[in-house]
Amino acid sequence: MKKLGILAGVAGLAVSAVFLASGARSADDAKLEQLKQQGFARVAIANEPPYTAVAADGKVSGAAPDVAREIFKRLGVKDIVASISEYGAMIPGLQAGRFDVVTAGLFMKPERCAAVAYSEPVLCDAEALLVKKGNPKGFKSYEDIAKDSSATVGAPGGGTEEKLALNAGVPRDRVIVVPDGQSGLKMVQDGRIDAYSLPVLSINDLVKKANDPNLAVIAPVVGAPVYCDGAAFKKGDEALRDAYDVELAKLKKSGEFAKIIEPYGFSAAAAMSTTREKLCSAK
Ligand code: 6CS
Repeated sequence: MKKLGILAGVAGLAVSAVFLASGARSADDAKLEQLKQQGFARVAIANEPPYTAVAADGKVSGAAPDVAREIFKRLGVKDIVASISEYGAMIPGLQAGRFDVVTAGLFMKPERCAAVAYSEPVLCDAEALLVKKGNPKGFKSYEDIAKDSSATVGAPGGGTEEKLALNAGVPRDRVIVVPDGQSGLKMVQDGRIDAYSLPVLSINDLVKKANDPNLAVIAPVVGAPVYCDGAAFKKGDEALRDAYDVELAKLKKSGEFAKIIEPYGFSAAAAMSTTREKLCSAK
């Protein structure tokens, strides 16, 4: 095993030497140089409009990838290549090297901040519940769902809404993991779940496209925080994250950040009113 360790160490030095020779200021910049040479950054997304979206022709859009594409272009990385992932699989996938960055609306929370290197805030949103017209069970909060022993709520696996429902006291067997927005919408329409929870802009996008008068949106969910995401980098890629933050700050300052995200319904002011430090230390 010792021999393998030495070989890996030598290989690592060789890679760094190549990148340093390519003009990277330090081994830390090796990742950015690698992406420049690769010609693209591999991003994880969820396909949850307006955060992220993949069209029938494969075109990737959404506020998070659009910001990432612009920033990587300014860093000399020509494009992004997206892979769809469940929220709960994004951080393990990043840590396993399957993605170079998560740009999916992965909300900053202390436990996630401990596992990845987040950029400064990008997209902020409150939480919502999709229910039948008239909100027959009178939900205003996750606690209301917990108190009703017959009530069920759908949420993304490993997602924030799943955690919020469980933390509010909804038993595990009444928090239903739902793979995507369309499934969640259908499950509410068919009465298979009493509520489906996603961030407000995601639920509003689903409802607008469904054009179903028998649905209602409860927003914001009382007692749930407003969250903000950031681009999530692998621990160890802080130099790449820092370079990303420099360009993000320029976009925010020039007004171009607002031009990218506000047509999707996001508030640039909301993202600029907070910081990674505040969001990662939130109680
Ligand atoms: O960060 C999360 O876990 C949540 N973010 C979004 C944009 N949608 C649902 C997900 O649970």
